[in-house]
Amino acid sequence: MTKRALITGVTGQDGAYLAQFLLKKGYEVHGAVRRSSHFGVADHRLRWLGIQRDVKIHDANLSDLSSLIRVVTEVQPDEVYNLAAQSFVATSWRQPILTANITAVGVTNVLEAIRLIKPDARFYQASSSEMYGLIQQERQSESTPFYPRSPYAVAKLYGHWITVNYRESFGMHASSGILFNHESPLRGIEFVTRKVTDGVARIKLGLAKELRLGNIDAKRDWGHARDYVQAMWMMLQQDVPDDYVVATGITTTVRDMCRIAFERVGMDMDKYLIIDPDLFRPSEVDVLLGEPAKAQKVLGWKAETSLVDMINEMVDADIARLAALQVVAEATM
Ligand code: NDP
Ligand code: GDR
Repeated sequence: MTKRALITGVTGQDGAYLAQFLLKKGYEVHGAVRRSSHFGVADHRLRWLGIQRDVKIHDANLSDLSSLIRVVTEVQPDEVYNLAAQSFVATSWRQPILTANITAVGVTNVLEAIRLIKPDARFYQASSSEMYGLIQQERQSESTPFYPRSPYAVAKLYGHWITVNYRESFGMHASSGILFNHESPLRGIEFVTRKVTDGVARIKLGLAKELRLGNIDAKRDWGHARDYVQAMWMMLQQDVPDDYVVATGITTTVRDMCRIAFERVGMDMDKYLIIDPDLFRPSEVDVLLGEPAKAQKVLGWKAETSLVDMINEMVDADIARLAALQVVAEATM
């Protein structure tokens, strides 16, 4: 029997890679997509991966329970991956209520749609290392206490606990992946790795003269999204639902990540980098470092891609993307 998966947030970075991964496994993949006035723009990541025709798209919004009930009824999924969120930490201070509505309460909407229509569907919740915030232990594992530092992290904490609660209250197969930062050429341009690789590519091609960043002393445990979506799937293949930290176990400063990107194009970071106080956050998560031992032991999952390889892949992709745009612009002049 062909398995059916429903992915919320299928147009995002993780949604696109997860859809690709599940299609390769023979799944029928359905995606819930919120309505946009920009037809054909929302699915740009699916098109980049060449799978836009293979994913069945359904119109739904995480804030609209009735739309989720309709989609779950139509799809009758075996597995539901809830990846949709207002996922940009900096925006969560500017849109705290929207962030709560989507990133927190939206999780309950998805869980309710499943509980009412397809209670035996397996559920994955995209939890976040941001929940550790002001870290309470040097290496963060499943048993480390949480201390969220942004409206986004507070919302994710709600999503995490409501997932645990539905598992315990209703016996649902609901798992939560506490994923540390993961990136790729499909990462949104507002996140720091992609901002850096796009910025470096622009400087290399003569399209920009500087790169402005905020707190470059912050440290993150960065992995590749392509590796991390596999862990999501592995969690739902377990007989017993549970929560897992997914991380590399290595932490690096924004400064050093940025240096790797400039080194890729043979340029000196110090000539182009400007620190902009406006880009500092009201409260910062200074350092995150994951302990992925449980995921390794129980799921057999391990991060495969090094930070250097990933940043090099991202810089190369951004140079290719911008160069292609330049060719198109010149051809239409
Ligand atoms: P993205 O920001 O790339 O994708 C978010 C997705 O959510 C997009 O498809 C977006 O749609 C969709 N979405 C936003 N609001 C709504 C809404 N109201 N209704 C329906 N869909 C909506 O995030 P990532 O792919 O990077 O992350 C996936 C999930 O994992 C998120 O929940 C994120 O918070 C979480 N996470 C991510 C980590 C990371 O490092 N990437 C680490 C830990 C957790 P649209 O395309 O229309 O904008
Ligand atoms: P994060 O990712 O907040 O960890 O959340 P982001 O890449 O935005 O920031 C990482 C760190 O870099 C610092 N920083 C900057 N960040 C951005 N975006 N832009 C800058 O110019 C800049 N300069 C310095 C930040 O202050 C921060 O310390 C991501 C998201 O994907 C979440 O959805 C996810 O839950 C977590 O990762 C794990």
